Parts: sequence; structure tokens; C-alpha cells
Amino acid sequence: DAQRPWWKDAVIYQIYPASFKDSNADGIGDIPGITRSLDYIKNLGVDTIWICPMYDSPQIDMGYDISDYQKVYPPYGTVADMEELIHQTHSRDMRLILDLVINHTSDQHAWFKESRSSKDNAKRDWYIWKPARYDGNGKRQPPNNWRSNFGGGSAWEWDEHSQEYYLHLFCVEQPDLNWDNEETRKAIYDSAMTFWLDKGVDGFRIDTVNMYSKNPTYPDAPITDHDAEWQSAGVIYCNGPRMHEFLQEMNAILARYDAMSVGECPHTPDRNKVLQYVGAKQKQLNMVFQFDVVDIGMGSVFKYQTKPRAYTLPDFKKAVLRTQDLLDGTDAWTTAFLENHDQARSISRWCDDSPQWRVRSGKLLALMLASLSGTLYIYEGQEIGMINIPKDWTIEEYKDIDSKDYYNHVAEQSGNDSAKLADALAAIQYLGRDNARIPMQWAPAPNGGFTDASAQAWMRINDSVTDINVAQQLHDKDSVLAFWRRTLSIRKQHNDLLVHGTFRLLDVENPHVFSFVKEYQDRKALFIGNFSGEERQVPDLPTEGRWRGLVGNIDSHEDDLAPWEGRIYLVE
Ligand code: TEU
Ligand code: CA
Repeated sequence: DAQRPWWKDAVIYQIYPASFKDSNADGIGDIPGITRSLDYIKNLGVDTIWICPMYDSPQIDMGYDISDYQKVYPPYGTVADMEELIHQTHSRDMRLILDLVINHTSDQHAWFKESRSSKDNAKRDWYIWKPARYDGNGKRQPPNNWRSNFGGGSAWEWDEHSQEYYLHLFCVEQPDLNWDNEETRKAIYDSAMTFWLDKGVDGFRIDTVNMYSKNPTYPDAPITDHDAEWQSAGVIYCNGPRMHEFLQEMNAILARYDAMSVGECPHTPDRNKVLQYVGAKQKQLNMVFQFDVVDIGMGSVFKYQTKPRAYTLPDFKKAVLRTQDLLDGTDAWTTAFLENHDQARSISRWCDDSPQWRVRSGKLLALMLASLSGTLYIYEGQEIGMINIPKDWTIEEYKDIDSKDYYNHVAEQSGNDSAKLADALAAIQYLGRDNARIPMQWAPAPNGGFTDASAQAWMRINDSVTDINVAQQLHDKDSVLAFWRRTLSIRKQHNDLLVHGTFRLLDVENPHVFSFVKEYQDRKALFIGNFSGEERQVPDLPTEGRWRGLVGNIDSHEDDLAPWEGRIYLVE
């Protein structure tokens, strides 16, 4: 179909600059390291690259706290390095999208420094400032009970100097911008969007896209954690009244450059709400990342759960269905992904990362993802089957503010109770964002080939690097890497069916086997995956014709499914 926009058929590879490839032996990944790895990425069968924030930043939240949109964080390189990366990407017929982080800036951004300097500063209203409330005892209180996204603290920070609170939905050093101010919006568009679009970037992954418009009354969140002062408030501060207006405004800029957009859409389980963002006629976003799948098994108060794996396979299937059925009878578009820089590794989370099963598990997930409709996203290292941080690493090895703040919160609440802290560490090992953020495993060499043998890598290399790395897999036709390459080429070959087909879930309540049909005009494909470590019966195949095996993650001619076996069939 010649009318299809390029981003629908794209396979997008996400890069975390700090951890991808270090080119100058300072132990930190960088832009030239990405540029030098473009052929590796291209050979995988990827068309587009998304890089996480590479802007100047104090790095309190790994670059999601931006102090200057028009500069590159010096350890990563320069604007000239970015121009070279854009050029080299395009010359390989690939595209590049950047992360657009505009719900908040760093507190070190010049705008915020001005804003906090005094109540009558011209940029005061560029951020969200509110006076204190005073309780019955005359004690100063923030404007409401919202908890920030990290740790257990308030989403409001008292500014001693100007005697007001400012809002920070994430960490204290990430003040929220005031989108209701038109001048602020214009400055955001010019400095964060147009500057880079003029340099040739092909679009943006838009951070926390549904948080810009806040409910003007700033209501208290309902009490879900009775022991806590501050309450989780995502459903209150997401999807505010002016969201659609703001996004249409942004979309008009993106459209001038024919640039794509994918927005991150947390706290939005309602299909109709999602459709308002991604319906083609709404002209807001091309697609969003829904959180239905990755939020499975997370706690409602804290995402970190002391009892991991609190979910069933039917929960997983139904969540996948909610992302797939966005296409059903609509003009909307969707995404398929299991990993990113905020999530644990998919093999560890959804399958079995033991040496016995992890290769097969990685291939099973590749087959499943490649069969889903929408734009497909792969996160660095997923293509070689990287797994979570080992269980014996101590909290000192973790760097992420989200995990650290949670751990400190538990320490404080429990008075350093060692059993509670051990639980917290286990929960962080299971769901922590650092699982995705440790260095890319390039080779079975000192520092995993990520940086020079003599350098000090900014984060510890996963001990599994001796068995899981690019160098070995490039020469192994049975590797996870070889399988991803093959699977992506099959996806391209059956593009209509696998990327654009209608999704029909089968056998929903089967607790071990996941199966679904894809349909496009008179063509049909079927995915079957055994999500368990035991043999399972193949469910009754739908009766609509003769099914022929197209590809599987093991060579099997058995009727039963082996542990973690996956297959795709086509109707003859
Ligand atoms: O994440 C926003 C988000 O809603 C979550 O996935 C968040 O990471 C989670 O609540 C933490 O437990 C985006 C970025 O992807 C994330 O890396 C940033 O930290 C965050 O925005 C703030 O910019
Ligand atoms: Ca470097």
C-alpha cells in the first residue's frame, strides 16, 4: 500500500547513549560510539533509531532532567557529533528520532533559575508555583497530597528564597513546566523541537506526553496508601483538560517536517482516551506506548513488589489485546514493545533467564513481538537476549534514582529493618530500570567490549557477558541475534499480515499457551507460544483452512509444544 506512512512499517531500535558504545575510553558511551555501530544496527534489519536524551543535563535522572535543549551533554559529544550521526544514519537509508522531554526541565535550566529568582521575574509563570496551605496547627503544607514519581516524597518542593512551592511530578530537580503559558509553549517548541528538526531528525519519542495539561484545581488524590502522607496521583495529573489542544499545536510543527511522533502514555487504561491521542483524524500523535503490558504485576502504591511475578498469562494476553485492538475498526495506530530503558529485561520478566532456557525464551519473545501489529520497538541488547542484573549485586551497584529513592524510603520507613531491605533489593532486582541500563554486551572481553579494557565503565558490566554478547552471536547461526534477524525479515516479507493485520486472541484463559490469529484480507497467520517450562498440548487450531508451519524457535515436529517453544503458521 503506497499510501502508508513510513513509520507504520518501521522497526525502531532504541539506544541508551551512556551504555551503548564508548569510543574514547572514558567509560561512558557516546555519540561517536553510536555512529560507529550503525552498520551493526542496519544489519539487524532495523530502519529507525531512537536515542534517549543526549542533551546537556546534570544527570540526576539520566538526562531526563535537561538543562539545555540545544547542547549535547559533553561526555556524550557535541552538536557536531549529532549532525554527523544524523548524516551517517540517513546515508544508510535509516532514520533517527530523538527523545523529547518537555513536561519538565532540570532545575539547572536557565529558565528555572530565572523563574525561582523572584515572584515577579518574567519567567515566574513558566513553572508551576503555588502558595503554601496551613493546617490546623499552623504547619506549612504543600498545595495537595500528590506524591512524586520517585521515592515516597511530596510532588511539591518548598522554595525558601521565594516562599512558594513548585511542582515536580518526578524528582525535586525536575520542575514541571507551565504549559498553560503560551510564551512557555512557544519557547519549548523552538528550542526543543524546531532546533533539531532543522538539523534533519525524523521525529520524536515524546516523554510523558499526557502530563502537560494539569487540572487547574489541583485536587487531592484519593487515599490509596493509608500509612503514607503522600498519595500516588497519576490518574489525577494525567490527561488534563487542554492536552488535546497542546498536542494539536505540536502536531502542526511536526507535520511541517513530516516528522513522526510516539508518545508515552502512562496511567491511561481507557481505550477511548487512548484513541483520542492516536486516531488519525485527531491529528495529535502517530502512536503511543501504552503501559498495559509493562505495568502488569506492578504494585498500585509502589511499582516495586515484594512478591514478584504476581500475574498470570491470561493477564498478559489481555493486556496485549488492549494494545492490539486499538486498530480494530479505527484509523488509529499502535506500538509493539516489551523493553525500554525503564523496564527490566523481557526474558527475565516474562520467561526464564536460566542458562538452560534463556536462548529459547529470547527467540519465543522475538516471534511473538514480530507477529504483533503496529510499529515494532527493540531496545539495545534485546536482540542478543540480555538478561537482568544478577541477584547477588548489592544496592551500591544500582544507580537509578527511582530504585535508590525507593530503597531509601523503605530504609526510612522500616528503621533499616534488614528483612525489609532484602525484600526491597529483590524487588529492585526484578523490576528496576537499571536492568536495562547497564552497558551493552559486545564481546567476552574485559569491560564486555563496551569500553577499553583499562577504562572504568560508568556502570558494572553484567557477569553474563561471557555467555551473552554480540561477538559470539554474530558467528552463531543458532544465536538469539541470528534469530531476530531472520524474524525481522519474515516480518517484512509478510508485512500486511504481521504489521497491519487484525489481531484475534484465542484460548484466552489457557494459563500456559498464548495463541492468536492475524488476518489481512484473505490471508491469515497464527502464533502459538508455550509460556511455561513444561511440555504443553498445542491448542485446537482454528478450523479456517490448512495451517502450514512458517517458522519456530526450535526444530520440532512434535505435536506437543516443548518448554518455551513458539511457532508461527500461515494458512495455505
Ligand atoms: O518515564 C515516565 C513514566 O511514567 C515511568 O515509566 C517512570 O519511569 C516510572 O514511573 C518510574 O518508576 C519517562 C522516562 O521514560 C523516564 O526514564 C524518566 O525518568 C521520566 O519520564 C521522567 O522524565
Ligand atoms: Ca566516551
